[in-house]
Amino acid sequence: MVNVIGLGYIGLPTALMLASHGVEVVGTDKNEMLVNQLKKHQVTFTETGLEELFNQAVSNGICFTNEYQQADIYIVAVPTPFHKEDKKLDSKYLVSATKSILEVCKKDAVIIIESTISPRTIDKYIRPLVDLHGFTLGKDIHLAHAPERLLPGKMIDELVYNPRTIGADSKEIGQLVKKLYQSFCKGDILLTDIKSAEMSKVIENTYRDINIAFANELAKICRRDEMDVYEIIRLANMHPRVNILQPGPGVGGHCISVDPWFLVGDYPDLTNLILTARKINDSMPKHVLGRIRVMMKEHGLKDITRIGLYGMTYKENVDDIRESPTMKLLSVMDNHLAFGVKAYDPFIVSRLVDNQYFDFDRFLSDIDILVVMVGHDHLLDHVDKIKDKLILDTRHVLDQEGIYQL
Ligand code: SAJ
Repeated sequence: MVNVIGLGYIGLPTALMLASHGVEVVGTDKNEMLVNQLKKHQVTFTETGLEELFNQAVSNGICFTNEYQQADIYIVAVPTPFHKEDKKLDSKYLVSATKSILEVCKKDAVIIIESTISPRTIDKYIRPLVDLHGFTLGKDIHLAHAPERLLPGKMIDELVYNPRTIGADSKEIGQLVKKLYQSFCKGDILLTDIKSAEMSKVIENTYRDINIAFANELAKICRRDEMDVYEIIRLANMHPRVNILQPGPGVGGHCISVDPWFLVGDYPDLTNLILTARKINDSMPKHVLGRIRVMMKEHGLKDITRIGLYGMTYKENVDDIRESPTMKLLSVMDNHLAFGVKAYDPFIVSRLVDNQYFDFDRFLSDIDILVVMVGHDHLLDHVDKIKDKLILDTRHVLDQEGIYQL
């Protein structure tokens, strides 16, 4: 039996996927409300194909509980935030989950960490716990790291088709874990050691963060000298070995904007490029504010309550607001006592900020400047409604005349 610990954005789809492929699965989460919702067979976030997968898993007998189980294999998918002060990984959830596992597990159990962790996290925080609980590592308890690689919005598809990396202390355990993932994963599964698996996952996201920072820096350079950054990136990307990503209002989500900090925290003297990239991406909400200021000046507008931010999530077509550039922009404005900017997101159904709208038409009728922070399909389906608005398109998704860009 497999006990999946942490039923959030990664743990839930993984648990459902295993169960719907015939593996006996119990999902455990400390959040009682969440477990109650899952017990009623309700999905806890929006994701393409998640409901269908849920139904299949339920008919195959998946269970949800607050209790840790006595299982053969544990998959740990708890959050791994970083400490705000020194940027090092905060292992508190990982440590408490592992302790709870070690209190109930039997000999020969395999603990697979899926959460993204900085290199040597397992050495520093997990291995000592195994000893403390009186187990012998590699004999009584086995550890592995199988970092996830799921892109929100395409999670289910990517769970099946993405290649994976599995780090383990021995070939046997590596093979055993590989076999488990092969129950649903059609991508290649590469085996390596634990530290390499930890590091490779963190640098995948760091690579993307740096590439986006480059695009964002280009956007600022092009703005100063009136060049079209999108056209320039398009032209440069014609080169077979160049692939520059797109500028935007900032990098959000719980992955790309978080993982590079682990490296900065652990190797402060060696991470100049990585730190600079983080700073550039974090500066983008401020750049957006500067662009709004220019628009207001050019059009003689003074009332900031007539500005509307479209999109509050960290990217298009998901309902996830973690580290979202829109939320950061609103907090920058709040810090400058600039209250009253309006916000709307078709994916957000509960109130998160003041002046938030739940009706698109009312939102539009109460604003003069529309700032597109997220390019949801919803907006593209309603372009006819925004034709007469003054628009700042930070995502380059609209092709109307007279639109302001980054
Ligand atoms: N973004 C840009 N410009 C771009 C691409 C993205 O500004 O050209 C922004 C997005 O708007 C968003 C942020 O970057 O705010 C991150 O979005 P994303 O779609 O690039 O990635 P995530 O955070 O949703 O998922 C990433 C993925 N990692 C990589 O692509 C290397 C995913 O495969 C990982 O599984 C996930 O992080 C994770 O869990 O680590």
